[in-house]
Amino acid sequence: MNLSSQQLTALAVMVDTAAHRASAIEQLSAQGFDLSVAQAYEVQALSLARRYERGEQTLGIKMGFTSRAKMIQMGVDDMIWGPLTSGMAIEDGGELDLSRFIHPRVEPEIAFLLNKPLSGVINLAQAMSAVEAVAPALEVIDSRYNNFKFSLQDVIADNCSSSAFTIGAWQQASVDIANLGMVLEFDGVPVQIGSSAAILGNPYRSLVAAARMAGEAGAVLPEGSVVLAGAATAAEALRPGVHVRVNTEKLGVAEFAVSELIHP
Ligand code: OOG
Ligand code: MG
Repeated sequence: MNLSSQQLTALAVMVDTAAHRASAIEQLSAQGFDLSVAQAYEVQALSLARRYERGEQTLGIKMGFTSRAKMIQMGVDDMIWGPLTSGMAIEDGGELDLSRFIHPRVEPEIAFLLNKPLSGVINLAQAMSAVEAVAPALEVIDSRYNNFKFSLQDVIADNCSSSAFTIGAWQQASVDIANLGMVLEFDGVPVQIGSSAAILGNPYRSLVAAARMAGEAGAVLPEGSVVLAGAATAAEALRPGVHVRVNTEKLGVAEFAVSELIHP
């Protein structure tokens, strides 16, 4: 669909405002905007620019739809990526303020810390040697669209539903993470159980894909940045007052508490 840069900016304002005010909007596709994938990434970049204007900084990127469990849950089967910003970071053991979200869900992930810049086609060994440390992580996704429903282009334009993330203590990159048990718990009770192998057979493949997608977009994943590999299981809806924890074999835990406050 032919869209002027003013129209793309207007769509970016729409998704960014929905995120900022925690107020859902109709999917762009349902509003009659038939974006290409490239246009959807343009809207994503324009909406991120508004976050940077408000003082947020990029800390890294997240990958999405790197597991069958997530593709099936959301009905989307292409990998996506988007920036993670300082405004989305929640300290390990910290509190998530529910009033900032529309209908948040949480998912168990693995985080990489890069020791060198990455961009373009690399192999698994190159991905592994670019990692300084690995950590258990939680991602909170909060689609800005009604009923958490979207097309591939809708979710890309909405910065891949990114809304918050928590990273546990960094562990040595020498830990073999190809097939680790991962348990997502609410108040100590397992709500999702999976394996890191659900992430493309090995989470490092997600880093290979991240480097390739960055390269295709003319971007570089800088040294010192974080890459979230994507969820190993389906996401779980958050509830007020619940204590959320991911317990990953050999890597340990990442956790946060959800505020009691119910969204007004
Ligand atoms: C899109 C984000 C997908 C993942 O880990 O696969 C994602 C969504 O499900 O709303 O973060
Ligand atoms: Mg995710």
